[in-house]
Amino acid sequence: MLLKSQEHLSVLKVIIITALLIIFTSSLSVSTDVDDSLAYIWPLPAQFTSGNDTLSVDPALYLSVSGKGSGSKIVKEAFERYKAIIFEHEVEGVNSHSVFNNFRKRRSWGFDIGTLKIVVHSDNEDLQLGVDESYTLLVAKNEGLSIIGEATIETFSQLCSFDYDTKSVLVYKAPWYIQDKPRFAFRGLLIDTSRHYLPVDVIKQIIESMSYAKLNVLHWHIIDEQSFPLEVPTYPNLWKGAYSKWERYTVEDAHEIVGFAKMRGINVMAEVDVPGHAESWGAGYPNLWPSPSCREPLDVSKNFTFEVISGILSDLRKIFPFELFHLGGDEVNTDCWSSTPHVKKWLRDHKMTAKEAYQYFVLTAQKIAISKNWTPVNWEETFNSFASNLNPRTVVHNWLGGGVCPKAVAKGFRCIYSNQGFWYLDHLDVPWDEVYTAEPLEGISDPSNQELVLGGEVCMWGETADTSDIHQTIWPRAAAAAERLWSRREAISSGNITLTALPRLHYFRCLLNRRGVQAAPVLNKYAREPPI
Ligand code: CP6
Repeated sequence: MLLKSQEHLSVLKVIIITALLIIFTSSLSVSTDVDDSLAYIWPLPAQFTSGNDTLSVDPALYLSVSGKGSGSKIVKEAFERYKAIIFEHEVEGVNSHSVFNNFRKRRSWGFDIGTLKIVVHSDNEDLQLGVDESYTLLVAKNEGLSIIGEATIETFSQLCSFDYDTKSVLVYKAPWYIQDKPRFAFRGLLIDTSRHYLPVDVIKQIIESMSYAKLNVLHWHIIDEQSFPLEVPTYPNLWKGAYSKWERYTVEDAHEIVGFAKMRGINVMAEVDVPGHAESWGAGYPNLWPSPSCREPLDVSKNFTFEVISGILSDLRKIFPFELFHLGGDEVNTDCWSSTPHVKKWLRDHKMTAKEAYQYFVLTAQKIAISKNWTPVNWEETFNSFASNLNPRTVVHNWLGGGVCPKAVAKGFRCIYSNQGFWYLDHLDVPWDEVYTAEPLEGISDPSNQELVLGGEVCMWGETADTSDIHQTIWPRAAAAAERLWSRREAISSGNITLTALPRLHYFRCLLNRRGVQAAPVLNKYAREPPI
């Protein structure tokens, strides 16, 4: 076609401007360090492919659920939550049904994705350990958006980003085809509400943030020596051991927390740590102490002690449906037993050393938990002290640095990895990469033994963190462990993690911030001192 000279000029202008834009944006992408070859999904899916299309998502995104579990309340509520996240910039808010609201008026084209189709295979909403968490996610131009399997709209939400030029939500690098499943069934985070009380809303914020990283077990270390914040109807004086009248959880609060977690695919594993770490019980029932001047461990010589444990567990059974229950058993110093006259006499009468009484206590507590149809979990000292007498169903929970899981699985026990050198979040000097490279299967090569490692857990002990700083102490390092627990070992262990993981973790940390989670910077705060 022939062009007039004026038109020649404007074509030239367009070419020059485009060229300048290309030079400018490519220099930008170098300086902002965005590596386009990476998939900005955290944790990394088991398998995925992407393409070169850019698709727009309709802010009126519609949910269509089919399959045996099409009535799933969990999926429907998750969809509504994620709509608010994905369309955070929509002017009129996600609940506006007006076709003529400001946001939609700017659209002059149709959307590539209007419906999210989810096939839910199972109508079982009773989450337990090992529930099928696999899913297939397809985001493509002609197929739209579909997820097969239990939920995870989370992954889809991470593919969406708001484009400030067109003011619309776009999915880059489509079509996406993702086939995903977790590497480990147990991906935990411990919170400790005895050293510092955490308000119910703060616990809910923590649960919500866990779901963003696909962590699926909240280990609630409810009670310890410092305070007993939980209401136990059978023994109503126990929560006299709370810090104050207000720093308490009612039974209804606990139900609320468990229900909130369930809607996010998260189980709550409660812990009642016995016989050590239980001094606060005596504020309401001083008979539980060996004596008023020697208060820990709980008095092994009285039936009353085990009646109280049984009463607590009966009440808690109605609140916590998860099959695992944590009985602690760590750091037991038996000096009070050996030095208190009536306990000393009891030991003599029963021909027990203090160490044997520790075993007797743990095994009796286990029997109580098992009688209530719970699988007991114990900290590793119980295994280290009397492995051969431990109930074989016991799940051994590692925390010391000695590598107990290889030993425990060799004896047929299941194990949870929480090596304190890497996965104790209150250790502020551990940088993200040491969290990331810690490996739950370290030292275990036999595949059938590997199966016995249920997974791992990062621990946010409460002595030095409270509401004011708990989120930034948990995040982003808990996310490093979350990817270790979710993603395939080969995919995250090969190559240079500074190039393959760090930029994605920076991005995920920003995503947490955008969603209102006060996650700390990945590097600044926790970076090691530069070598001198
Ligand atoms: N409380 C309880 C704790 C710890 C444990 N149990 C703990 C011990 C050492 C470190 C951090 C935490 N505060 N009940 C051990 C499982 Cl370094």
